[in-house]
Amino acid sequence: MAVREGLLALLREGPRYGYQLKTEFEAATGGVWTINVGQVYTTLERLGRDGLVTLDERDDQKLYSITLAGVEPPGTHALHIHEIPDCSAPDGMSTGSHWNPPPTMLGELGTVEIADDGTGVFMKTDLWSIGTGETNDVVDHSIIIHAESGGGTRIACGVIAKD
Ligand SMILES: [Cu+2]
Repeated sequence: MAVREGLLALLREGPRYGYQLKTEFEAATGGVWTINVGQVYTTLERLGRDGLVTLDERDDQKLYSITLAGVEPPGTHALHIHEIPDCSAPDGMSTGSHWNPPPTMLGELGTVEIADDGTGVFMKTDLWSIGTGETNDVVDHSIIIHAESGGGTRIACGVIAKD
């Protein structure tokens, strides 16, 4: 397993700090493969340039997350709007539960298909509003992509904001 693939696989499980990636990567190889920190950061930088990984500064540490383009495996992933506009928790739990203003399940977007090239498109325009302050206003919530079609681990998070 190449370092690049190994780091991507770990990030698909959730955001990680650089040193965490080194430790977990080595653990995943049963300790037979050690990598130096420089190698980890060089690879992460390259993944960032390729648009597969993003970087967040948190408590003076670098927290890496997978981007939508890095979501794998290709296939069906649950896509939801969650209640709270806060992606600060590495596991996405800071977004709370699903945003579901009555009377319909507006936050249950269904699923998004990620193609083999890592891209996915989701379109749904009729039920929401943007910045109206109405009950169907999606602004100040968050969008979550889950690991599986039925939900599970929160692998990508974005705050919905209006410029
Ligand atoms: Cu969800």
